[in-house]
Amino acid sequence: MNARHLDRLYFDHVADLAQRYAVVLDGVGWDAVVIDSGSLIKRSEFDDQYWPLRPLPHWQHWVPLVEADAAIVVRPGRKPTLVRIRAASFWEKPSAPESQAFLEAFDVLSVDDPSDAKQHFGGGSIAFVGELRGRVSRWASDEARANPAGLIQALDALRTVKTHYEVACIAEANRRAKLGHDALRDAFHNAAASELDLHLLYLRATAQDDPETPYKNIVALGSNAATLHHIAYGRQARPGAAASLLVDAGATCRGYGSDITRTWVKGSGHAADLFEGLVAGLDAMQKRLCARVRVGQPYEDLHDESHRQVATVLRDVGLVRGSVEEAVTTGATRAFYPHGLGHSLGLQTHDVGCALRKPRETNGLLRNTSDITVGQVFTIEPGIYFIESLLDGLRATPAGAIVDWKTVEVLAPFGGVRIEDDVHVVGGEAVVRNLTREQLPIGGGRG
Ligand SMILES: [Mn+2]
Repeated sequence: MNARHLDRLYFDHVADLAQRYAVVLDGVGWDAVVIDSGSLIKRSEFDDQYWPLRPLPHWQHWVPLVEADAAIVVRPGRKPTLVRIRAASFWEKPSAPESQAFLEAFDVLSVDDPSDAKQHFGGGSIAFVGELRGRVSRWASDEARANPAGLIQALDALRTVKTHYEVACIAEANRRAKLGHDALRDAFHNAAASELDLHLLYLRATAQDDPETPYKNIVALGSNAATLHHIAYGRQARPGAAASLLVDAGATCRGYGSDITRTWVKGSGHAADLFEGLVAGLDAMQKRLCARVRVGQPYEDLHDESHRQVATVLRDVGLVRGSVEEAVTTGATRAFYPHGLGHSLGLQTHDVGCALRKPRETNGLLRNTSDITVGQVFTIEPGIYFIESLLDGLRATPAGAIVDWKTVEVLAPFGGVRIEDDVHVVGGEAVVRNLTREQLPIGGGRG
């Protein structure tokens, strides 16, 4: 995807966004909205160091610019205004955006102080969207106008349906992440590398600094894969006897992220072969789940189906005995697969607007409870893990009797497997476009 093509799509995106904002503002009774870009946050009250800026998603929905203390004024019928504070700091300056094309979509107003901008906001009722420390009170004369719930909810809903531009950014973020996943698969197969080595290699291969990744890379060797968000990278090349690697890492493009997990295995012998069978089983079922997505279907139904499919994989490798139904209803699958099938993806890794309903109690950790709609982008990421505390709990219940604990013992040193793709719901016969598999066809195994 070349930059100029993305720029063209961007102008359509902004025009579309302006229209949808006009409908929202009219619906909730505001004449205009001022959206803050975000401010630098101190690492602690007692420190003079700041975390790298992560702009507000509402801001990034409009503009792919990482700049603190700026604002956008959206007033239907007028070109949106980009308010920038003239740089007073000689210590730091914001990083350059990938493209400057966005400047044409705005009237740009440079001021020395936020108070100089207010006269340009116009009259009527103006809502403010931003974080409630410092800056919002500087843009807003009345804090009661900050983040009105009805407006925030309506703006969240806009973000569940992606424009062509947004999908193109997420697709490009998948292409960039592929470079990292390919590099880590090869490094893992070719030599002994530590988790820290692999994490640094991923950053290099994707040309990202650590704070620029959409979320902290998860890089887990062997039994560390049983920690779902393993980010405490080990410095040893061989932390255990088993040789498996789980990588859950993405990349960004103009504020939009990808979220991809792959699981690799190497070595010979019965245990490695058995784990490879588990990875292959999960990879195949993940693809089946992608093929089962239907427009109008509750995502939670797909999550329920994933438990039946996990039960089948567990049975096929000899981890559980008995029927699929028994493995699901007794809670056995929940001990091996405790998280949700997936979540909405976009400006935030766990994007907003798709978890408005509560899931059923047994699906407590599910982050997508929406009815599947054309235009959504979400992940499909089943997993099977050997998490000691959960398996100990299972062992203590009657359901423990259907588990082959000897096989658990053989596979536990591999930690677990997760395979995660990002899919765009396109409708029609294809139903989904798999943004990840078009880059990385294989989910894992010996590769
Ligand atoms: Mn994910």
